[in-house]
Amino acid sequence: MEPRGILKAFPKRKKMRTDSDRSDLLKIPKKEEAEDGEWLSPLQVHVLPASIGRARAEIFEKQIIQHGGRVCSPHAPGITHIVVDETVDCERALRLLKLSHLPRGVQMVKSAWLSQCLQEQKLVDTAAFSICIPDRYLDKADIQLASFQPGPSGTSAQSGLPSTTPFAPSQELHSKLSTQPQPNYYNEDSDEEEVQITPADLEALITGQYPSTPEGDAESSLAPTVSNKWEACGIPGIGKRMAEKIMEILESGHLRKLDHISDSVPVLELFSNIWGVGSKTAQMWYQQGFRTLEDIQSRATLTTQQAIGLKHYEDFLKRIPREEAAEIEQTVRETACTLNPGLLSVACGSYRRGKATCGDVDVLVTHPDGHSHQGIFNQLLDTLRQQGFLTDDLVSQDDNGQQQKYLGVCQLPGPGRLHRRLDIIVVPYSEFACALLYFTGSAYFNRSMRALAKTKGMSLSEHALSTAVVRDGHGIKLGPGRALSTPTEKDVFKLLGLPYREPSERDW
Ligand code: DCP
Ligand code: MG
Ligand code: MN
Repeated sequence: MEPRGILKAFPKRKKMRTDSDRSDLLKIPKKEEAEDGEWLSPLQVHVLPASIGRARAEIFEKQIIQHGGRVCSPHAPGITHIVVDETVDCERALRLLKLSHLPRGVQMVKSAWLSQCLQEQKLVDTAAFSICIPDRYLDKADIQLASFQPGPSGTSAQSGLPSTTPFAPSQELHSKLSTQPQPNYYNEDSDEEEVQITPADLEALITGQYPSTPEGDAESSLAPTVSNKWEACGIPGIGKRMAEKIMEILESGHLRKLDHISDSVPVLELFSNIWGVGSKTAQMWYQQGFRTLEDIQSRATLTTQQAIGLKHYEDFLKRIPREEAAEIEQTVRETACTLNPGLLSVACGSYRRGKATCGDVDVLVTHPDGHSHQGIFNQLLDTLRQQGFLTDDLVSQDDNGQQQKYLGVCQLPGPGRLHRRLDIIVVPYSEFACALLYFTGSAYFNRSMRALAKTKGMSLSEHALSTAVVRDGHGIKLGPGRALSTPTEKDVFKLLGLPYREPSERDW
């Protein structure tokens, strides 16, 4: 997966033009001067939602975007600031961010800094708000931990605990406990992962021994202590079962539940890499005793999609070189043109953002006359199947509007070709710009654009940019929003009050 991020501000980089660009449609005259009110434009910020809370973090994000700054993933190139809650220290923050070190040139600051900036409507000096970063977390470039899994063996509690352990239940733990009664330890793809409590979190919090934390820092020595279940129960937000877990760790230095989890993690990862398999299925299979793909092949009950995913397991894990993605786009385009020479076919997604490799190919098909896209979807798929280009179908769906989406598998002719994931989306021309914008992504960028649209009283989807839906006091729809005319992507940016941004500048 590409690093995720959100909205880059308004960089003036050259567009990475691709052979496949339909320049007549997609090329848009340039004019992008920072306007008044874009005083945050030098910033590229990641707001760590832990403790701040998702809702508040989103308000910060919207404000940043509104004032010309960018919001991005913690791993995005060019990131300038990581904003964290006052209660989150450097180590905790880095752990949640899955960073082993603070990347060079990045500042970690308390959220009060952002509040101050927004209040004064200018960039305030960060000095008073900096998070103290111990040397060992500095300057070692931006090494990402491939995956930070719960229960790092040997680093936490096993290593001999004092009988009374400092316990400083953070605000974060409390908020996690109160909002996440049934944590999903394996949920990889949600933005919420940072606010989910894992047994490892719990263990680390209770023992005060984060995997990378050296023994006894100043903070925990000032913290209150817990020495029995009743004291643990007395902590707000800690119920009986949690107290029992706390006591198990205090007494044995270990939580047995974690043993099983650390064993299961690589297996769950193996399983959830099968297309169509999520964390629930992976866990169920683990519980049924399956440990290998051979077990799955011979004994598990698979959906049709999962069977296809398993069949192409290795191929689907390999990224598609850009040149091959171009060939796939070309195949779809040429076939579409045999049906109707006026059809436009554009590869969107990571390809259009100029990435060197792609996870799949996302081809958007439309017709400028506004109606000739109708009936094309099935003809196009049938023709591609007859050619032997499409080898498996995963999903074909008509959404409730006029867009039709196909998810499947293709293979270019000739020896040594891998099976590749291909998405084909047919849209009416009136929705083309919004569909193009949506399917170009990135997903983070889209999220940011939608958030921004809301702040301007509009709503953005893959179909349209609309004036906001009118709701009554109970949130009941009184009427649909009115779709605005958006012949090009540029119109969408303009209506949102944003300078145009090239696809290559939407990549986080
Ligand atoms: N998309 C989105 N939100 C999602 C999934 C997708 O907004 N949850 C949009 C943005 C994506 C586009 O659809 O860029 C295509 O989805 P892909 O999953 O194919 O993602 P990419 O093409 O960006 O990356 P990859 O190289 O992994 O295919
Ligand atoms: Mg894609
Ligand atoms: Mn896709």
